[in-house]
Amino acid sequence: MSQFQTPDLPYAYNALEPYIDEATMKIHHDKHHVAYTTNFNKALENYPKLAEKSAEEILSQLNSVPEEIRTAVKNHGGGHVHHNFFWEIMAPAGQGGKPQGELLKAIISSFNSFEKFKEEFTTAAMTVFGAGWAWLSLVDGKLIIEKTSNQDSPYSLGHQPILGIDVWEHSYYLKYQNRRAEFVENFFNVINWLKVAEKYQANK
Ligand code: MN3
Repeated sequence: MSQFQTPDLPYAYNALEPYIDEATMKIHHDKHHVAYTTNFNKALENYPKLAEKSAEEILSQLNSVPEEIRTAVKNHGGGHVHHNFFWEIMAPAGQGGKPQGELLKAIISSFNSFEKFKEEFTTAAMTVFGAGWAWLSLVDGKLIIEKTSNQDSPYSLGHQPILGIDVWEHSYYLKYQNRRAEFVENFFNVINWLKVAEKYQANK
């Protein structure tokens, strides 16, 4: 049974150029993401009851996942969910809108200004040691910036991410090598703020 699928990218592999290159997107989606999904399904193979839930739900109840598959679910389920999420919250430059309306107000009220938010989010992304993610998440209706290691998930903490950046080296190394700062700066050109706003509205 293969319950979970790797969705196609919602745009072409080269759609995020020049900020994120086609080769990186191809390997990242077709190899890394597909492997997470495959291994997530494999972990759930003998647990059909679990596989009926949404992947986010499974991650949010990680402690009730049988111990023998918990680590696999955390790593591969996390990888599956986070990559679905990551493709969604990006869009070709200029097509993702701008933070505005209620979302912008919430960002300003939590971080003082959009610029300050960007600075703090960038610092979080830069200070993930090794592999992991930086997130903008909702916790009890309040926006926070947080980091997770590997594929550990904000969902497992009861948080609702609305924006996230993958700072595993596979996410940028082909184009940027060790220049993570440049990748993070350029990521801001391809954020799909319309989608982020949608997630904010759905979870606030
Ligand atoms: Mn990745």
